[in-house]
Amino acid sequence: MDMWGKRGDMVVHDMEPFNAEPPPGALLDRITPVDTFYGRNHGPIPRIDTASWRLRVDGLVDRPLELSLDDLRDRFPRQSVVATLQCAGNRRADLMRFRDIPGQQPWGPGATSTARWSGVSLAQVLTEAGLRGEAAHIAFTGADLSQEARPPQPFGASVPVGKATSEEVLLAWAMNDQALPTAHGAPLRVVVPGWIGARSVKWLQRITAQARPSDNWFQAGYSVLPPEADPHTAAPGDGITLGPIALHCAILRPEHGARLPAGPTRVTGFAFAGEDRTVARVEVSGDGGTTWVRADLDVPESPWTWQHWRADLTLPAGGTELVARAWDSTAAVQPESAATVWNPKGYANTSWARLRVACHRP
Ligand SMILES: Nc1nc2c(c(=O)[nH]1)N[C@H]1C(S)=C(S)[C@@H](COP(=O)(O)O)O[C@H]1N2
Ligand SMILES: [Mo]
Repeated sequence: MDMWGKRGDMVVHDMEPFNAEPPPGALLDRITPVDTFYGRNHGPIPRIDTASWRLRVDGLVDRPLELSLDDLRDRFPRQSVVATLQCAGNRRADLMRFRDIPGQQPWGPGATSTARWSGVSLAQVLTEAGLRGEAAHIAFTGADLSQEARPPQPFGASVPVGKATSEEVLLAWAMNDQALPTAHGAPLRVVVPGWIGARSVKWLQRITAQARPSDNWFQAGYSVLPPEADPHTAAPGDGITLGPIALHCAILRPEHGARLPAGPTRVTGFAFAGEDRTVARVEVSGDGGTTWVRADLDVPESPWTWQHWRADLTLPAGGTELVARAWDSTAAVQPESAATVWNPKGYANTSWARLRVACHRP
């Protein structure tokens, strides 16, 4: 663990490629310390020599660029954004309890974290390159070679030009005011606030302006297939390609399986509504969803972050199910059951957060 600078109590799903999430109770800070921030990788983490590294900007541009890290620092104003990254596979474990999802990591609620990212605006780099009107998508290619992809290829993704040129999208070399760690994409990564983590490409090598979305395996790979589809034979286009993050919430404390005294209990968690939505209301139940209490909800640190919430419940003695559900600013509410949203790759579990605790007489 130490190899990637993470705390000792991370829940490690794989060492190679490195996939790890913090224990839920470690996510109660608005900004996640770097040693606690989840790590999600599809190939070996590359160590890149910053001095010889160059970023290529090409495709549908008038002036293709080749930029060193110093060029980026010197030629563009420094910008920061506080943004939550969230893996599309977050809370997959809850989907797997309904029906197994072989070959995918059983992420708990910790495949999400928040940092202050600093670097330059992607829009300004694209303007410098003379982005052409025919460009409809901006594709990103990383330096890591993934054997999970068919055929094996570097990790890549794209976002539509409208999002790519929004002011919150950064090319970042710093995380929480420290140099971006190797495990999080050094020397440079994309940060696409409000979109699934898979579009925030690490170890960025190349930015390509193009008419079509990226044909990288992971672009269509991160999609919600119909329940009966076989992920091994599905064609790109069979699924709903994921972009903006859908409304989502989790209970962080108490943790699943906790034993507590019956009586007054504080329940805390986060809720997150991606892209241009905010969380408008969170409700919590201490009796499996029969009665609900409105949680006290934090004002977000920026338009691009999760919002923590807390509610005080009185729990009876015995086993009980804690449930949380969020509403967003469009009045969308999370679906009740994992069965509704189950999909063969286990992405976008937007269903109510549920966990069981055992209460003894105090
Ligand atoms: N080059 C590259 N970029 C990548 C990935 C990857 O495997 N390789 N994983 C993506 C996924 S699926 C997520 S959720 C985020 C995770 O970012 P983190 O490891 O910094 O938390 O990075 C994204 N960017
Ligand atoms: Mo992800």
